[in-house]
Amino acid sequence: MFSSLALHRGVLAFCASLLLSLVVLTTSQFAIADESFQQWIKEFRKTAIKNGISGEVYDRAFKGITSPDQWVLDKASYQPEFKAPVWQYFDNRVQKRAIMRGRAKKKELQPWLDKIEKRYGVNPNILLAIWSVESSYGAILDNDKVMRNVIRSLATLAYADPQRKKFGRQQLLAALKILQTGDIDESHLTGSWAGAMGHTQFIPTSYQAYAVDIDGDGRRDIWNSVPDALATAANLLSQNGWRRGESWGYEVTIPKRKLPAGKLTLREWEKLGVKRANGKPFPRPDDKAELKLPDGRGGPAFLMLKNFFVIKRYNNSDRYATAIGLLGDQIGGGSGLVHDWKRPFTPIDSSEVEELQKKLKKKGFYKGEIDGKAGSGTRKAIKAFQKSIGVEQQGYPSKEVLKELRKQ
Ligand SMILES: [Ca+2]
Repeated sequence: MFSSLALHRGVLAFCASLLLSLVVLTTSQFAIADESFQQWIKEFRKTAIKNGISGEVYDRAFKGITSPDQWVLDKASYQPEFKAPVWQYFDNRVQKRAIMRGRAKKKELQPWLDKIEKRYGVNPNILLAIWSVESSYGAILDNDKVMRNVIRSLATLAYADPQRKKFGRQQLLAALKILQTGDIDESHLTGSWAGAMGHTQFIPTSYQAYAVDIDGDGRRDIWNSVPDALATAANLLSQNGWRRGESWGYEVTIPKRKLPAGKLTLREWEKLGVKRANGKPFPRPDDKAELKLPDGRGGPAFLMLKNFFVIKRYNNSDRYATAIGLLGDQIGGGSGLVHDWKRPFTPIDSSEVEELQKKLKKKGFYKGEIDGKAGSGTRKAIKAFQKSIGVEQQGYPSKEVLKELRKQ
């Protein structure tokens, strides 16, 4: 008994000392990591100078940066478990609040939007949609947690992320050049974890290629000047072939038969039985278009024109370009899809969301505001309620959940 207790104590002491040495090891490893990062900064200075950056600009840019940004590395290594279902992707971007705010911003910025459209030929509704999707009309720029020091983020990626080393180095050089031109100073050079900057989220190389000073203050300021940011987006689209006065695509209905892949003229599509969903004729029937079915045959169908593919130069994703097109159309007064996305539930309107929130609150599942907006708090409460009645915890605000709540 005695010996086994002693043994036990011995094991405990051993564990404690092991733990202690682990702690010491980890802290010193961090110190080593910081030291080697500082070494890397010193080393990269030579590369920067070779690329035309002055030593003074470099030293100012790195002043106070002593360690890699762990938050950036966490973001860089995050792998989403699943791709959002199509309906969810679009509901998150093409939604009432984004449409209403876009319409208000359009009124507010009308003279600038006119000027930008005149110069670049790009539809202002598309620019407003990009602004909404990229930064929620600038709202994310006020979020200090996600807006980081661009120099530190890019140096972190170049130093510690093997997959983004090349990207980090290239973007870091471009970011240093931005500081050197004086368009922005180092304390205001902020961006996302991967260096996407300002209202329209340009990475430094794209900034260099497209940034514009349309408000005429002598600086291409996509962080603080909305006109500059929107003109910069317009310039990117224009230089990549945007066609003035044309749409991005049309929602269509398709016949049951198999349809060809690739581009045909609208006239040819029409002969195959493809029609506009709103029943109107296609303007310019000789335009070439490609059929896209983002959610398969059961969901809405689109014929995509040249400008859809130009939007993809902003972000090379069909979903992204479709969301920008749809949001833009509705900011411009359009009424939205004729055939809605397939959803695993029946959506409810904001007054029904309010009723749902009240009922969830009464039952103690919900503590937030009764505002008719189904945010993460509401969805969490729905899940908790679903758990309590033993059904699948989807967390969607739906007619089905409301019906359950009314029953109880
Ligand atoms: Ca400016």
